[in-house]
Amino acid sequence: LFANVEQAPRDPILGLNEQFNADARTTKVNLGVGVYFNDEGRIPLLKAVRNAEVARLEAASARGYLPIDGITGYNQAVQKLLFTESSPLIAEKRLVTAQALGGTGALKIGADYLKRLLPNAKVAISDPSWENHRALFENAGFEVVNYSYYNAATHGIDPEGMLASLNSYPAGTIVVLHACCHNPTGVDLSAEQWAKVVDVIKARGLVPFLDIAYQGFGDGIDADAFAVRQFAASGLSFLVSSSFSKSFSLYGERVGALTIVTANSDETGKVLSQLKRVIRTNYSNPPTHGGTVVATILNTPTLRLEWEDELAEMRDRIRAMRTALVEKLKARGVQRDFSFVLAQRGMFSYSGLTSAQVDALREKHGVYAIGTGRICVAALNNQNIDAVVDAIADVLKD
Ligand code: PLP
Ligand code: TYF
Repeated sequence: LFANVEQAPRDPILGLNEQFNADARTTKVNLGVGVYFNDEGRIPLLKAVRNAEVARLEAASARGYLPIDGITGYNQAVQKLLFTESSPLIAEKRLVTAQALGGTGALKIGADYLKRLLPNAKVAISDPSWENHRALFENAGFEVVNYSYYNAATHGIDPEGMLASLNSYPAGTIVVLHACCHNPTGVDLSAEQWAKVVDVIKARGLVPFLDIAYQGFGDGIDADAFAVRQFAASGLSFLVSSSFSKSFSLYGERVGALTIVTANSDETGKVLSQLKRVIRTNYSNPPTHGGTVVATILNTPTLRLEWEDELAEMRDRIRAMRTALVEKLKARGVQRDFSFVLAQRGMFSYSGLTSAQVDALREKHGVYAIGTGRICVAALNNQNIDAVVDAIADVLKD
């Protein structure tokens, strides 16, 4: 049966993690995978999460099946986080939200549903994008193309290129957009650039699919939802995948959600019925734990405040590490100007290091980064940053 099976390629990011774990050097540093570590180099268990878990344990609740679309209080909390409590989309019943297995699960049920709705559409993702975007949409049966996004020469956006790409697509093309904290570059659109993107998408009849996996890691919960709210204000129908893996530090619990914005409440009922069919035939219904914890935190004022403080602490620590990296590289005598790192948002930085330099970082210094030059700034801390700075300075001098 399996005699002719070929070895599948490793996920480029998760594969690097395996290599890191097998590295015996005690001085090794993992700037590869996109995970937030605290200043002690550990994945934090947030106090708000701990408190919600204690409450859940004490409630000794039974573990029946959830509804196909998940916990109602969770889905409503997701909608408020994305659009604010007073959003007309909520009042007009124009939102379908389904709890999903992380952001990846949300993208997957969204992709499967869109394949039924628009079987001949193409999907456009940013160049570059999160490694899994292409594979996920191809796996759902779509042809995937890239729209221009990043300009390596300026370490910024290529706004004209992006608009030209969008303008070249036929109506019905699905456009995947990183709502904030772009993975892998860290480079986000400005408010003016978003306004132009929304206009072109509307004018050409494209289908926006916003991916928000880092809400609260850039400038704050509301500031990071700016793009989502711009699309809401445009009157368009669109999709949003939310991930809480990073913002609640609940990676392994698989907490996310898919939200679909419809034109009216009649569409909402029908779209929900179709989405439930997709979910039922994939995994039937979502797991209870992560969704319950997140819903409890978002819907309990004291826990909510505690979480917002902890989220701000993570955001501030990443930004402090950006500043420290830039300043220490300068102090170390590195000639290259790294100040662009300060303008980037979220966990990642496209550092501008070449694939050969990334290889040298890993082989000579045990500092792991992605071959594209992406580093996870959220993995830097006061203990490892000097070693990382020395390693970067060393690979830059050859
Ligand atoms: N979308 C983007 C842009 C991401 O960076 C990630 C990272 O994990 C995801 C989606 C997937 O999130 P999750 O781990 O919740 O599946
Ligand atoms: O980009 C990252 O590093 C995170 C984690 O298949 C991740 O988004 C990486 C690869 C993958 C799933 C999650």
